[in-house]
Amino acid sequence: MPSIGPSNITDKLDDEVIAMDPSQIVDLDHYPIDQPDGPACQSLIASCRRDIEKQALCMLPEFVRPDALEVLQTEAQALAPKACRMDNLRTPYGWMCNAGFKPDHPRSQLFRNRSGLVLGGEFPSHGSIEALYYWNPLTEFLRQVIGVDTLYNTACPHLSFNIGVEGEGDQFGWHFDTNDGCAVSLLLQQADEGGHFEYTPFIRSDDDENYAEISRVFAGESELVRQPVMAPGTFTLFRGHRSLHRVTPVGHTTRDRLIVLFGYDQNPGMVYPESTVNDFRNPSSDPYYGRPA
Ligand SMILES: O=C(O)CCC(=O)C(=O)O
Ligand SMILES: [Fe+2]
Repeated sequence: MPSIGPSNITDKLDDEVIAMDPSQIVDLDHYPIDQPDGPACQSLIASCRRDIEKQALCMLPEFVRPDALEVLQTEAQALAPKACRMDNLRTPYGWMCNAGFKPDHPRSQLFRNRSGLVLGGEFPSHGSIEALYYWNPLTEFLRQVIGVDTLYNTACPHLSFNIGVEGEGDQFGWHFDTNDGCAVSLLLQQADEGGHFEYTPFIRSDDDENYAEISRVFAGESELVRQPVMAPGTFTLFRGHRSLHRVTPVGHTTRDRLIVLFGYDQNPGMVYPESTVNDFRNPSSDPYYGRPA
């Protein structure tokens, strides 16, 4: 499968750190994704697919080796101060037009997104996070789990791979993801208090918006809400278009929550429009109500 970008990088980083080889980053003893046709990997893929089908989420704890986790944490910690910061109120239904609903309807609710995002251009060339992102066995593994004919790293210099940064007081309010694909992430560091990922598996579909249950989630009364235990080093695939989710407010903490976000596309060469990148670079503090009427 063609790939965009390098793999097996051992070049020097700008700051003289040697980037790790991805085969040393991923715990291949537990997750043998470098042998995609072997029975162990095929059974891993099948189990990931079952998890996603059943609970909209598949978590691979200790996906990266402990020593590699330290390297990735150090890289991300150095990048965190370069994060674009955003703070606004947003509709959970960002891809829809939400005009005309009563004030207490889920489509009229707004939740706060106060967080940071490190854009691709800030990363050191040939760092370890980039090396992992462009590692062909990882992309091929994801392709098989997601179950698509083709999957590519995106070609966007800014939004291919990113780090979400949440410090004290930050939160990522209730929302659905715009795309009906799989969000791919690797948690690197957890905050001392709060900053937990919460979600409600498959609460909505295009045929059934399930507004009554969603109102219960917003009111803190739904039994569907799950808060999976997610330790640093956990690699996650998540279907966020049908599963309402959030990152709870970060309380008092000495460390940021740091999470690597990897983007893929079924077509090669995908680049986000400049306007999308600018929305991250110069985020508006105005409430975002969704697609205009
Ligand atoms: O940081 C996370 O765990 C999830 C972030 C998220 O929901 C998003 O980027 O859409
Ligand atoms: Fe999301």
